Amino acid sequence: MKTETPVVKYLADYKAPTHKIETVDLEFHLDDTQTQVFSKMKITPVNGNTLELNGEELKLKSVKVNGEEFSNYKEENEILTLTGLPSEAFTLEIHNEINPKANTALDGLYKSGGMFCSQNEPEGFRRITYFIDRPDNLSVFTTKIIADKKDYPFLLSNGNLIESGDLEDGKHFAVWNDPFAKPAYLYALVAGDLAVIEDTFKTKSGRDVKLQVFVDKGNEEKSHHAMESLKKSMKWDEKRFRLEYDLDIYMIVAVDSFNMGAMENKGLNIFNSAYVLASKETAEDRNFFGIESVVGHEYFHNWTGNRVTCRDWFQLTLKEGLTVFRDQEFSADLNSRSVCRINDVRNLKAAQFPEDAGPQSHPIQPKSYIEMNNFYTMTIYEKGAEVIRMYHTLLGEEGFQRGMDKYFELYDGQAVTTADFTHAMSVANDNYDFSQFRRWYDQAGTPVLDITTKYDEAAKEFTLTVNQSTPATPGQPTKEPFHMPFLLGLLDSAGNDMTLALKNRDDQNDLDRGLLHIKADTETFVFANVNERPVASLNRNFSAPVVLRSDLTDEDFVFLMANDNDDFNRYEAGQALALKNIHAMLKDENHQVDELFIKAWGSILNDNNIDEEFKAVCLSLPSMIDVAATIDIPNYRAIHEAKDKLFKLLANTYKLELASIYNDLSTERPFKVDAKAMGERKLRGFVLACLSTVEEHKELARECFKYATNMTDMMNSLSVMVNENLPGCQESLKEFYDKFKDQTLVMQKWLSVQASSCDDTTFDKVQELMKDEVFDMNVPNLVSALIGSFARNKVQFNHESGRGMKFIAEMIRKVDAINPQSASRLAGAFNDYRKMPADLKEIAKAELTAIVESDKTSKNVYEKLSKTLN
Ligand code: 0A1
Ligand code: ZN
Repeated sequence: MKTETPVVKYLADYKAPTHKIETVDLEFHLDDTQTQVFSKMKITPVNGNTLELNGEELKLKSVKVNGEEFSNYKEENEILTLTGLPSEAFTLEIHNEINPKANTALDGLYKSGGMFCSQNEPEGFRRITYFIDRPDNLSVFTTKIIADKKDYPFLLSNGNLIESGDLEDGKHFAVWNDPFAKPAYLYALVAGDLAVIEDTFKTKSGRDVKLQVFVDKGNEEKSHHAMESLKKSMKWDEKRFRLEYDLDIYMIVAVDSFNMGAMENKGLNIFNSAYVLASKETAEDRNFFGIESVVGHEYFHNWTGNRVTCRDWFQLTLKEGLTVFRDQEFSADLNSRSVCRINDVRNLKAAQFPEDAGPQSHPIQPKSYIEMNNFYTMTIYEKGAEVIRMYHTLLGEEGFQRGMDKYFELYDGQAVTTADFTHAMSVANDNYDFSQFRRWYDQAGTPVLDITTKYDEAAKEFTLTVNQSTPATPGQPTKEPFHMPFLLGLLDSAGNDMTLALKNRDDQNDLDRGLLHIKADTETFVFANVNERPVASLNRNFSAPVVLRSDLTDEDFVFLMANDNDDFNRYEAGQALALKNIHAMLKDENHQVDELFIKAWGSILNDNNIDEEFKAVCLSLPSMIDVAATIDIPNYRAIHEAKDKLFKLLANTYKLELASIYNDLSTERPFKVDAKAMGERKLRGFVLACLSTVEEHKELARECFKYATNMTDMMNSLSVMVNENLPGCQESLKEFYDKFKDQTLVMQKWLSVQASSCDDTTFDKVQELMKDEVFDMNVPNLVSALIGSFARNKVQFNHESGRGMKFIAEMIRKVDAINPQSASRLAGAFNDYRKMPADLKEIAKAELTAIVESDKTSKNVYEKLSKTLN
């Protein structure tokens, strides 16, 4: 039984720190199991002479104050409390020991392969040495690293290298100084025997910045895309946000064992190797895209996160929502803006909406947490980015950029709150009133807009009635209405946007950009001079992150699919029609799919004016999660079968056209990583998936696999073969394995594609794959690729026998003993708990209760699962 309930931290309890650590000089004597850490801090008291330092899993060796041994301290509950300290500035010296090799949680200083590396956000630094480990303590760090020269020729930390040299016994040292004061979560240290590629970037003011990407030896050729992405990011941030890099060196290090995507440590980013390494033979287009976007994201943090940081961890969305918005805009400026927006929203709906509708639902600024690591969520990041996007929609690009300038003018070098961000946006824009808008920070849940329309032919008036409501979420039974920017267009019968004029309201000023402000529970907008019945294009570009329900007819959707001037809504209209049909099929097995929809789908397929990538996304069916969202107790197997049936029907109806598109896209062309080429491969992969369901094309995927010259084509064909159990599947899996078994990133794809198949053989397959030598439970990427993919496999996780969820519960226990963050991610598979059928719910309840009550369970898993059961 669990004996102690973990402590809950509350935003309302925030207190400013009692001391400030002005500077810290660190000295590391690196050793696998007994690394010595010497820390010398210059400290200014702010309030009182008792100082509390955080420290976890540390062996304390000695404490000195102003050079004298000091014994007035006690260590309890991971806090070192020092009492009777001087009331003037003083120096504190601490010597402690840590064991990086035993650090399988990958939090603090640890070993990945042969190298030492660190991860300190949010609270990892306290696992390196005793410190005021909170983001509102900003210190200047100097680091001396001492290590064996042969095993660790590269010794890296933040800032500038100021000294290096050889020592006795085959050791050497390096000293780094970071002139920018920063919180400990941005501190980094790396030591290893690495390969490096180098470049330079000339900033807009003419400074040369040295750029380095460090990778395992032999991977140099795979790191050029990351380097190019870094240069593009630096240039883009100068152009779009007028932000210039501030140090003379920027380093990226790729590591195989990492809990997340990457980390923005000042001047020394540490990356999951999945977001650095790419070649056409080993990486899919989505990986190339992902690398560009994550390299951008970490780079953009240099201003939004590092120069201006968070006061406390409840403010996490201050840096993450804003930086995701910036990386989304970067990707949109460099690729197809429409497709980027569609993919971002697809991602939001597939992962954030369910999070917000389930037991983990929290506002983008949470009020409490047990384990901060559980709050690096889709809500803080992606919904946070949607909230920033709404400022942008309300203020326009110029107004938004004025707000950004003001933000840096007021807060550079400080640790601030989301309210400070809102303040900057407001004062830069004639004191824009964001008071109601601020509810987006405090209220959880996805708002629902119910919209009815009416056309009065005689009066030439069109009336739009919008009703908003937000479902109750844990701890928030009732909600106040939000202020949302709502972009709309009224289309005439030729498909052109009508000029908008509101009859009943004075807020006309944003109408020329089609912007309405929704503020009250119910709003009515009466448009005048509407000469024919219009088709309304609602919530264009997904300007408000909501669930939309309207009285638009199937004919309206077909019209929008063909004519809307907003690409997002062209896509969305197709999704709405497809969803309607899937729902009807679920209700009635014999439902005849709507002819209108089949025709509209075909028109998109045959439209030569649509670019390939946009075509592929428009033709894709809604995800299983989209379908399940509106069902109380979803039957995933039935959803899978309904989707499958619809997909086959469409493919068979258009098999000739599909075959011709496939042939056109199969002519030899040079491999390029640009939007056009990636779009062509995407459409070709989509068409291959369609054709593979047609009897006469069952061999096509194997053919495509055999002749593939890049990983995108290879994985497209392999996943079709696995999912449809097509001829050649087993040989292809074997050939793939033999070719790539030494490349862990490629093996992650191989594991994942097999664990994702809805087929009932998947369960046994996964058990077998866990024994394969390419699998390692200590590496989060591998856990996610195999066990995580199975946990996200809705059909198999929810298998009628309960075997799927019992297996995942067992894996949560096993992984938790190694890496609580990795285990906590797996625990997310049970977020559907309240929507499970009764017999499965019973099974889940027994499994989860046992985990929650166990003394061995980490805070991370405890917090997630106790909320799930509540
Ligand atoms: N700040 C990083 C994300 C990150 C968070 C926590 C980590 O370890 C527990 C690692 C990375 C980002 O937004 O990219
Ligand atoms: Zn981030």
